[in-house]
Amino acid sequence: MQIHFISDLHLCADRPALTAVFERYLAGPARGAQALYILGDLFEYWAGDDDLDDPLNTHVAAQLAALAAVGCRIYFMPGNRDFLLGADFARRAHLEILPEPTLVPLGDTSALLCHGDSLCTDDLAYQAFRQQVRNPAWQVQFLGQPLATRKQIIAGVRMQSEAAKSGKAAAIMDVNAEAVAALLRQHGFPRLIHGHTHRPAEHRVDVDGHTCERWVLADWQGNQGEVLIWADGTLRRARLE
Ligand code: LP5
Ligand code: MN
Repeated sequence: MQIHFISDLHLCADRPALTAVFERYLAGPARGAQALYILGDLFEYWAGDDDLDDPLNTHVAAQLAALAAVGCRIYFMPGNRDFLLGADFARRAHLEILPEPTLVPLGDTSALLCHGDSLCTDDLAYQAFRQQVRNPAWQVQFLGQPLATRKQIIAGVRMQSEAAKSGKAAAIMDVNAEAVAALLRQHGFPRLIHGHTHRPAEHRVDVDGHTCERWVLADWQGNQGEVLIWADGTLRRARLE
């Protein structure tokens, strides 16, 4: 019995080697899991479910559906790049979209799952942007525009985001300790599993006398990925090629 956690693959047509790593993972190690949790940023960006006919998107959905067909439950939590992924993709990929955060049982200590961006509260410019684009009314208005227009807007935002990041101190783009503590307190001191920061590590966090684990998932790059595996009562990382 295994449970798998991945995030930050940033799949896109320009990175076929990475898509191939994902394919090999889905056809191989993932088949040993009873559940796969994808904690956001599966895609480099998601412009809306009407982009499902894009060859990469069709392909990824089919590969996920094939994994679901052999009995692995697949769960997806939105990241800051693919929060517009919706019910049509979920149906096509045979996965379930989870609210953020979600608490799942994992041995004797539950795991609280989130993408991680909501914890980067020192990044005020990003949090303002996030509040705007996570607003349901804003999303209805955005998704009402033609797909090509949306892709143009996203290209502009991506450029602005890259420019903004180059001027930010590294610490600002990491999680805020108080935000982590507040979340752990609110959910009864579970272990925390998240991605987003691209700083894979295992932290111990002391909150109100409780020692909680904080597992940060690795981003996938080049022709290498990583999965966090729950098996035999422990978490371990496995490299994917
Ligand atoms: O993703 P990553 O790790 O590189 O950077 C994030 C933050 N940036 C983002 C933007 C995304 O990377 C690119 C957009 C993805 C597409 C989303 C789909 C639809 C959205 C449509 C938008 C109109 O999330 C980055 C953080 C970093 O994580 C670390 O935590 O710092 O945040 C920024 O850089 C944001 C800037 O600071 C401020 C925002 C600039 C863009 C303003 C555009 C205004 C357009 C108005 C539309 C609402
Ligand atoms: Mn992210």
